[in-house]
Amino acid sequence: MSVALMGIVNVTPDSFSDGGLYLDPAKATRHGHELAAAGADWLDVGGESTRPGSEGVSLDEELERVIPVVEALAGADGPGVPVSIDTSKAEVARRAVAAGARMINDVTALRGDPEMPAVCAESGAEVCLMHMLGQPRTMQEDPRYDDVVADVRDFLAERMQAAVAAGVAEDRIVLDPGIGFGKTLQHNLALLRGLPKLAELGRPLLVGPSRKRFIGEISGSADQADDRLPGTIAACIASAQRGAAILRVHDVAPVRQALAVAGAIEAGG
Ligand code: HH2
Repeated sequence: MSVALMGIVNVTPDSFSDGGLYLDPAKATRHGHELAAAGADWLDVGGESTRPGSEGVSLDEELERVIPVVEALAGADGPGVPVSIDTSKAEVARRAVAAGARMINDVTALRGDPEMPAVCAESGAEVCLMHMLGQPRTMQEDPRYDDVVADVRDFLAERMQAAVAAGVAEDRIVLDPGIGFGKTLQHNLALLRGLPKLAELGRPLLVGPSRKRFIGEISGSADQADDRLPGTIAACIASAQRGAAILRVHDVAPVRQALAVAGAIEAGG
């Protein structure tokens, strides 16, 4: 059960669980160092919230938020952990890669900006392609699928083909079912259960269940996102056991400990 942890660095005023905490670049950078010290294998820096209902942010604002943080975390004084840029904008991705980012994490799977496929191809960075049904503003309004696992698998296969056709090396592609992006509770659970089916696409899977609403829906009590750590740990262990390669989380140290224990049991001590 070997799985990498991606620590989340949200440089936003409005992220669903930690909005406003790290909007100041110095605070975001300090947070990145803390996550790396806690055992993060990647740091994912984002300047635009994708929470349900969100409206998006201008290019200039997003650049101003994330580029100083990527420079600090990927530079010589950084913690020495690879940095990912969570963006749908090609110019943000391009500038972040120039500042040292090694993964472009695009929740639109290269559909949000016509320049993004070329920037990904030229960058030589890893590229995470995520499934989302609809747009963040409306994605939670009655999402429907014929068969959610098959539909998401077909979408990811199609987006992977499009990325390769644009010049992205296939061995740099990571795939993500997009937990919470245009999905009901039952859709999220089916996708977590169905990770082995998605792994058949032959690429590493990134899974992001951290503090998401489905955890509150199951427990019936965790209304606040920062009350959802126990459920996040359960989802992370279940995902790792079903073949996830990277888990994108806010709480690196507790998830790391839980995975170490689950992994030791699986390995037979
Ligand atoms: N989830 C969020 C943002 N980016 N990227 C990938 N690849 N997979 C995910 O599941 C994913 C993601 C949402 O979480 P968060 O960043 O905490 O919230 P917000 O979008 O409100 O900033």
